Amino acid sequence: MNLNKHTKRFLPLLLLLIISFGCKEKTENSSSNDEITESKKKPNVIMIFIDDMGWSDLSGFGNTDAETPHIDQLASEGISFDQFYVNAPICSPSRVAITTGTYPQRWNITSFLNNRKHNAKRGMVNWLDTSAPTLAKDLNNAGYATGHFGKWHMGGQRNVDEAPEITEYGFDKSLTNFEGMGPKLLPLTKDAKGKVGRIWEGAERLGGPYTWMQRSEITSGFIDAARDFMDQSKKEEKPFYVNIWPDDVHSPFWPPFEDYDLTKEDGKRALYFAVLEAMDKQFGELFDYVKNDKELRDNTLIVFCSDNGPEQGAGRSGNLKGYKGHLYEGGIRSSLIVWGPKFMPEDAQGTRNNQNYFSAIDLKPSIWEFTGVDTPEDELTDGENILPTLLGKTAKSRQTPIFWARPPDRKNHKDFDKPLPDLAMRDGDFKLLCDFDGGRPELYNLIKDPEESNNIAQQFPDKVKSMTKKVTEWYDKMPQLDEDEEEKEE
Ligand SMILES: [Ca+2]
Repeated sequence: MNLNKHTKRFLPLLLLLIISFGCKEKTENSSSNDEITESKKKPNVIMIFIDDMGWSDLSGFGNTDAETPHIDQLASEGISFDQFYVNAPICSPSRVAITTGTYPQRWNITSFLNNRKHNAKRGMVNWLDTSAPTLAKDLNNAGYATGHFGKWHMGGQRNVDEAPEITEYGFDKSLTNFEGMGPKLLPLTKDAKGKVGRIWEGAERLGGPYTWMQRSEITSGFIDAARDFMDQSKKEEKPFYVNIWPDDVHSPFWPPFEDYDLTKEDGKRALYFAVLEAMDKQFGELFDYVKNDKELRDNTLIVFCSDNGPEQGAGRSGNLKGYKGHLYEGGIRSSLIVWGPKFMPEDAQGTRNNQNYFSAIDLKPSIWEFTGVDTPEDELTDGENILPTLLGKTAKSRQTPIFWARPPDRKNHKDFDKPLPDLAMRDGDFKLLCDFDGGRPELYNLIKDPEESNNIAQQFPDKVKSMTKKVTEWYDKMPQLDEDEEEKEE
């Protein structure tokens, strides 16, 4: 079998060699064959984007109430990053940022996408513009097989049923959940007494084919589909870029009750931990799949992080302030693991980088470099290439500031007696938060005070002034829809 396979693979090459010796005008064939050989060497990328997992929820990041051994093992062979940020504290804009390598404000997706009326009320569009540059398009154009498996939430949800298919954003294949167009897995529920139900049933209107599956196992459903896709890409000798973006660990929490001897009365946090542990187990199967295949193990990069901070009462972010929806560290810091032992110096494997900061928009230019794909010179990007840091070859942060704007529907929170700040900016050791007009500045030295407990704005008036200018100027440059624009038209 093996001999046959080898013979088949090398026969065209051999023929080509013989022909090219005697026949110089066949150079066209020769170069196209070189391209195929070259593309076979390109590395694979798997991007795992968890939903609503807190910065300290993995046991490898300090959780002592739940165990995530499979993800911890991945971290022990790769690099963990303590100061990685997402570019929004909530689903849809965070997903837009990692997908496009640009600030989500550029696309008027500033909070979670909901029904048409609520999107319009918040000055938001109903889906990501298909003209937006995406990493998937770049890689697909360069010969990569590209697949999205899991939650999308960048268009196609509630009554927005005419959004573009996921495949219009650069993906060859997709399988999503109740917040995206195209084939989907929809969640069945089973309570402690074995009573089976359905949630997000209305998502059937977004088109199918759809398969109903236990929510506690649905991550495996996405992983299995991704595995089929990766198998196929291997057969076709194409490198792949695969997103695995589970529903986990977002509420409502439907863990496998019987496995954990739980009932609903055990409370949100206990249910959350069971969902987290069940997810870890399911990802173990994916990691084994990659690690047990030499070709994949030596030529695949896995990037693992969460789209935003935890839901209050479920996950946690250590001592960081705030939750999902907030521009304080708890809302926007995510535990990042990068795995790819073959690409990392041996002494970097299993280490923890707690000194360098960068964000999700920086992943796209880093993966450009990693995969060596050519991208249009004028492609819009807000990211910086931080590949050497990701691979543990150097220790460098992003060089320009990172900016954030809060979701329009997150001005107040019951835990904060004052309205929440509108804008935030990280520059070096410092973080500034302020309102749209630059008012109510808060300045923190995140190295000395990661909890953002000691506002030092009054001690550094010049720094406050220059940072306020930068963040307000950044925000003013972002396009903004008039609120209620669509509603007025109706
Ligand atoms: Ca989320």
